[in-house]
Amino acid sequence: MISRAPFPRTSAAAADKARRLLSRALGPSKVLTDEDACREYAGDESDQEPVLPDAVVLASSPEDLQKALAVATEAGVPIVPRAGGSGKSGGAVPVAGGIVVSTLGMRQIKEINRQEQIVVVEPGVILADLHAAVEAEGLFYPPDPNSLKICALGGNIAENAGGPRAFKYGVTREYVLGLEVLLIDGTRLRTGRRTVKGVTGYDVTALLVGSEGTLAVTTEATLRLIPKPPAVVTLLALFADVRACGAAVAAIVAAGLVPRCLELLDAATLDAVRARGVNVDARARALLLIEVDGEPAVCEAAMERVGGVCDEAGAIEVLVAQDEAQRDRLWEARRQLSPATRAMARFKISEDVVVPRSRLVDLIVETQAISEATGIRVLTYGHAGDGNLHVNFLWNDPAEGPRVKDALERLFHAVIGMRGTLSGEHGIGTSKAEYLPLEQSPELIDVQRRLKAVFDPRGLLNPHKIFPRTSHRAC
Ligand code: 2HG
Ligand code: ZN
Repeated sequence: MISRAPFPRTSAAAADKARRLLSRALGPSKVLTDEDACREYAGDESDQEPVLPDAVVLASSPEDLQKALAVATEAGVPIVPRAGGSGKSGGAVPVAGGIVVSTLGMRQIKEINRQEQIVVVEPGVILADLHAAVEAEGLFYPPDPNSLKICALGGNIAENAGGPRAFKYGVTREYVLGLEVLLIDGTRLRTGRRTVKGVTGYDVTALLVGSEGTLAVTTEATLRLIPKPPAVVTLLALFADVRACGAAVAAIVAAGLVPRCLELLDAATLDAVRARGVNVDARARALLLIEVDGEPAVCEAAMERVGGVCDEAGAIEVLVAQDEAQRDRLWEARRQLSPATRAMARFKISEDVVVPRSRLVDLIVETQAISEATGIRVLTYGHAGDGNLHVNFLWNDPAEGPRVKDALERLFHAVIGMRGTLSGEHGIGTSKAEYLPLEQSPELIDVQRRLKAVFDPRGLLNPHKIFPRTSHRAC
């Protein structure tokens, strides 16, 4: 854990008042105040130290949320929306105490409309459940963050989640047509539309998606669907060095091929995978997990072309998954990388930087150089097709914290130097807030702070997220 100065906590008197008002407004079955019960809502999957909330509201309707927001306003305490709690940048951590509102109890799929190809969901719907429900109707919701079995739509929308399929299909924002949200003062706002097209007014929906729970609380989302691709083929391409692997990625893109996934594992990650007993050709020092989809004939042709490009780039071997079971095993192994790397050391930070695709190999080489210079173990893998890599720092001794910070800062400077961006899918939260000025100008940060103030003038909704600390103003 990298030590960060704690944020000022809400006063004991305000916390008491909030607890009293909550139990009056919502009754004991929907309000947790016991420390042990609240502890489950203190942290997420990031390196942000957990902070105990003063109370947790288990909302099962927009009205419950409205009541919780009214209490937060009256007591003057922070209120932090939370869905699956699988976030990776501290977004759901109540860093100043106050109330956590869990929307996991709102898990109804309200409508699947085949004619319009839309689905209307509540924020607590688990992503994998949504996938299964729409696929049973021959439809498809592409965003697929690897935590899909535990993450919920409210969090996906707050963080604008991505996933391996983003290479072909884009991220969550591209599928959110409309939202119903609550503002901090309880106002119920409908944004966007149910139609595929529409340009009326400012795109408030797009602003809310990815706002990390700092502007409003989602109560319902209308999502765009596409027809389910009839065929999918999964390939594994093994390379003796990362440069050949990077050349294959560049050649696939340059050839105009658009696999739905183009995932890369570097040498350190492959070693870690082998150490866990998975059999990977010892010659491989980099690997691509590639998936193409479409009509069977198109898919077959794309598979041949992608395989050919990898061969030409110098792949040691290109393997094709033979059946659904093999595909599932490969993806299960990929999805397990995040929890598996977490289990490999006492502390882990997973970054999700993005660089222009032409700089992908430079980024990997840089991560290796950073590891050597700082002595911190680094594993890099991720969504190579998007130039979006998870650079994982692993360490065991808390005394190594300053060296990890040094490694992080080297990484961020290198990424910005390559004209990249700090976050491709995990958000800024508290983990990267202090580094926002590396990428964005003071003017741009100020405009965003002023937008935040329009939605939430007293700064009660998920405070201290996204923006760097200032000595004189809450964000
Ligand atoms: C993934 O792509 C997730 O597996 C998590 O975005 C990344 O924790 C990680 O390293
Ligand atoms: Zn990812």
